[in-house]
Amino acid sequence: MSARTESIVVLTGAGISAESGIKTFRAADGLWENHPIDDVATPEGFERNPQLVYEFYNQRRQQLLSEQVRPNAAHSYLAKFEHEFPGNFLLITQNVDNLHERAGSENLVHMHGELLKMRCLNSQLIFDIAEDFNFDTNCRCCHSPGNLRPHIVWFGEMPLQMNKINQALESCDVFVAIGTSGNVHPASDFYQTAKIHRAHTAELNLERTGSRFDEHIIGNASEVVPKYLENLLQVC
Ligand code: BV8
Repeated sequence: MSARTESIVVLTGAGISAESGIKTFRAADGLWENHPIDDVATPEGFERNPQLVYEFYNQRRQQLLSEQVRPNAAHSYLAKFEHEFPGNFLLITQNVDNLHERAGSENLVHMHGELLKMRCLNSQLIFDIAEDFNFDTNCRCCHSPGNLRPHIVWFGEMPLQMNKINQALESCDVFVAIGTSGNVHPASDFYQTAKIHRAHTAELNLERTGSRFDEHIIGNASEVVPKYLENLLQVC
């Protein structure tokens, strides 16, 4: 690791929310709540059967808002680290849940969108939403039904804030991937971009993924993340 660590980028995936009770993508074996991904997480699926897609996200939103689902120690320590680390810190998440925000993270990019937001297809305006919505829901800009979709990046769509992400990857000293299988592009390539720009790279996961990080820390996120970040704070 470089003498002076001035900039740290962290990427999280579904594994950081697993201990909070949110199913991972891999655990669904390519199925999500028993639906083929193509049917519920692609623009074509939404085109084919919008009601199924609305229901899929309404169900996941209600699960996220249930009493049982709350941030775990990994989310909390990431927020604590962000506020104690003296250098630049950016948290990029592939997750669409709001557990990082609820734990106190602030400099955060949801590259795949957010479950608690919806978007008007006409104006592209984005609105907070905690209730179910569907084709019949009036949007708050057009005041008519039929224009709303989940503010989620589906497969085949461009992830959000890629310029900001690439700038951070190209200038960081340390890149840490937590709870991600490295199966979904372009997030799966982020560690290589950081490495090419001489960052030290580490993955914290239940198992080694196929990606070639400098460090592989194996264990549950709620255990290994606090330890790793405490050490990182000592050496920065
Ligand atoms: C793009 C929102 C161009 C949805 C998500 C054909 C046509 C078009 C595109 C493609 C194509 N073929 C391939 C692609 C690219 C495609 C892709 O990667 N497909 C895969 C399936 C092959 N990607 C895209 O389409 C992306 N857009 O490429 O645009 C482009 C090109 C270049 C530059 C810019 C743009 C858009 C992808 C976004 C899809 N939307 N989410 C929703 O949530 O409903 S992705 C979805 O997958 C989730 O966000 C989730 O986060 C992610 C899965 O990845 P992980 O987070 O890693 O989760 P996973 O379950 O896989 O792994 C969990 C890990 O945690 C495991 O390793 C496990 O061991 C670990 N773990 C479990 N428990 C714990 C733990 N670790 C620690 N502690 C624990 N307790």
